[in-house]
Amino acid sequence: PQSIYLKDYCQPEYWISQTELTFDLQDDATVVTAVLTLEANSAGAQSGVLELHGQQLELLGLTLDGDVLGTGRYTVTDETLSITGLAQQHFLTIVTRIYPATNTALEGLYRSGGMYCTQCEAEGFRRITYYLDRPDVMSVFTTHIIADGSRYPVMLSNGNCTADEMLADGRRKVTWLDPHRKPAYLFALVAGDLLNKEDRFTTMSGRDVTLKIFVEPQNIDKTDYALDALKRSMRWDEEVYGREYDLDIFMIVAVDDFNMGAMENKGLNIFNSSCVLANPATATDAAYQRIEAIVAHEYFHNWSGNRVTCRDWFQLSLKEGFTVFRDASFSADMHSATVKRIEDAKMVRTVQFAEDGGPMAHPVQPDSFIEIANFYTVTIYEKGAEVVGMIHKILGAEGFRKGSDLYFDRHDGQAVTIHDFVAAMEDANGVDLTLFKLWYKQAGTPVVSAAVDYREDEQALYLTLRQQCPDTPGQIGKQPMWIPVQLGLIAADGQDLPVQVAPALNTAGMETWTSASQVLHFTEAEQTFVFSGLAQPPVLSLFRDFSAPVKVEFQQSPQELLFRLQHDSDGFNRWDAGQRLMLDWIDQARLDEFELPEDARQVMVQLLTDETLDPAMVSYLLTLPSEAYIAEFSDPVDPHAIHLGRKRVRLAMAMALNEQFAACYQRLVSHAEYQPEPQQMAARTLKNLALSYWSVASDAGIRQALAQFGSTDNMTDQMAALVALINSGDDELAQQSLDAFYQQWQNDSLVVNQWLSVQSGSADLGTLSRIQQLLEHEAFDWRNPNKIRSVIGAFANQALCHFHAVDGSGYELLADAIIRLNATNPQIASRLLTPLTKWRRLIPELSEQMKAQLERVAAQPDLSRDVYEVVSKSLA
Ligand code: DPP
Ligand code: ZN
Repeated sequence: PQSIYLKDYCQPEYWISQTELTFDLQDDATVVTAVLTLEANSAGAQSGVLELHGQQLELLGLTLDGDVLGTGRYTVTDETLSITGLAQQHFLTIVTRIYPATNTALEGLYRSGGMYCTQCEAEGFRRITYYLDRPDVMSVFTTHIIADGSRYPVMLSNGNCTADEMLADGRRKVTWLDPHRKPAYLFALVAGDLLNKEDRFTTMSGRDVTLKIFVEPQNIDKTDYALDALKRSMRWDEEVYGREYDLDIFMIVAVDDFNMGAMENKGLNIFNSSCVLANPATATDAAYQRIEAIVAHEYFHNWSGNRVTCRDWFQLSLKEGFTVFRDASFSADMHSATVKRIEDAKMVRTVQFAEDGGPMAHPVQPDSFIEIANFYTVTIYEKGAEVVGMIHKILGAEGFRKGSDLYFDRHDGQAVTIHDFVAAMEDANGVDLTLFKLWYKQAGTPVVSAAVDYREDEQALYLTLRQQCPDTPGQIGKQPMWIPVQLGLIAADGQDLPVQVAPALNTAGMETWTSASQVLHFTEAEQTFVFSGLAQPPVLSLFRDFSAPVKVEFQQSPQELLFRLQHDSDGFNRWDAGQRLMLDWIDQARLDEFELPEDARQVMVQLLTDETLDPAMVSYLLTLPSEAYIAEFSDPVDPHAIHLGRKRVRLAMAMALNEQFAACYQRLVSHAEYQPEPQQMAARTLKNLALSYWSVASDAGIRQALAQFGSTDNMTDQMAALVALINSGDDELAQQSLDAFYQQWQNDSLVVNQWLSVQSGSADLGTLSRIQQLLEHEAFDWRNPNKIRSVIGAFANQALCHFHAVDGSGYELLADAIIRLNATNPQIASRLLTPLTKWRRLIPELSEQMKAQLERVAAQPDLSRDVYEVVSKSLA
């Protein structure tokens, strides 16, 4: 397999102005007729050769302007169809046959349960017909679907339905026209026996839009929340970005077999059922929040992605980074902004920093790839969103809005680049972001170290920052970046001091000013900032609100950290101070028994008893960092020591605060009817955190968990109770609870997935033998990505003490699964590889074993491009 390079981009030789597709859905196969209106691109090369993409297609017919094309005029390979001798304009008709029922890769047109659906991003459309399957080729699509109307009463595609007729043979033909030009990756088709829930939305200019969510009949009671989230997203995008919806209908379809979370196809979003379906009895609060965020994300793509799309796949973060930033702002507005920020930072620190420090490290704008499906990464999405967030911090909300308005106006209907996005931000604000753009080009996580020097005689604090970004594959020697450092100075009474900044020492002049925004612009390898007017040495609060995705090296004493956990006015940094404190404790507890320090205990008692605090926030402040998070702060990584240390600290906290956790639980028990709304969610989060600690340290807690398990009407409380019972250390009780849960929910596939993952990801239960049992269980299905993620993904990413079994058996199990899936679903196989890419950071005895399994995968014949790329880069 070959790499593709950004520097090789050139425009296509032809455009496709119109695309007319006819799908004849037959029992054993589907015949696709594509009529393409070709127009030579005056800016492209003029060789008269058209090279179309195509994979796994049977070519049945080819005509040019109505005449059958002679065999001398075209060549077919595994991946292309080339036609020679073309002039300026043609109608090309291509007839292909495809086999949706045996399409296990879930790219292109495939069957999920009894329905047909599609997934075309990034390069799935080429499995439907031969095409210029690249995002800069935008076309007006007309789609005809012909099928047995009794078996497929619902037939959908993008745009508006323009015809619905019975054919002479008794079958039905439905026609859809999407007036908006779009790239093929936004094409979608659905056919099935589905029900829908309908609603309406009036846009800001008074247009009436029909909203529909289509589901399989048994799920019709799970659509309300997504519809509500959709309407809130539509309103929010009007209010915050001035963006209005542009078709008369917006549809969402839920499907069970789906590689991703969801897909933003124009007017016809297709969702993994786990990311859209919910009711109180079956979905947890966390699931509700995920659904809200993903519905918003896909909806927001209508502007950031569809109206303005990507020129090529190296620009993927243009739409994904920006859209994640948009959905994060939306979630922040719907719930607690601080809590949302904490969750995002956790994700970046745990998963993105790991990627940035490993063999698959790549810039937000990559310069090469082998398989684009491997680049739907946390770097493109989450780091990309952080980079957009830094632009927002630099320009302020108003300046950012001016920039986004200009971007949408200037590029509506175009396929553009990340450079165009930044240029709009620059032009609308008259700023120069040249230096800032390194964030898009340089891979790796910058490390910022800070040193302070308080000078009593000057009443000034000197803060020296240094930055350094490690080498990453293919990138040696990085340049200093523009890092926004939001900071605060805290007085001994816990109050923020005014931040009076003198210019950096290495620039001329020492004039002092008061920074209103409190954001320092740190742009050189080393810079010293001077803060004046400080009669006492303040406590420094650096990188408030996680103002840049960097690692920070700054020593603060346990007393200072505890002080900030109590007093920092920035909620994110309160949490961060607590996490650092806990990381230190866990480090100590690896070696010895641990007891919670008395001063820390007192602060925690305060947090647990202060009823004025946001319970969700308190819950985050008292949650220990996950083992994966701790691993990112360890070198080398010893998963067993981490597990032991964390377990000891958890027990120590549970014992020292047993009474308070019990009381907090009792205080938050509510008899109100379950609602998926922010205040109730926040209260449940803390209540169930309290239960988890309480049940670790006392039988009373376990009894309470048992009572909650049996009596609740909602999945949030039931699942929390189940987890507490699993963690009780009583294996029999754990198994009884799991059996009862399965009995109750065996007919609900999404709940069964939760049942699978709660076992597979458990430090107590997720042993190799249990994983093997679950893989044999009636509820498991190798064709369904959600089941694979629930068992194998949960095992390898969460049950770390079992995955890292010293005999290497966990790695072997994962490698077996990857080898099996390589043949059926390469995208999923490749995603599962991530834990194995970290072998270099492990302690030697584990590292060797893991590497051996990677080598075993590498030695398999017929590796897909997806798996080949990750394995070969990991071993390089
Ligand atoms: N469906 C994926 C997303 O929305 C890819 N576009 O992020
Ligand atoms: Zn997206």
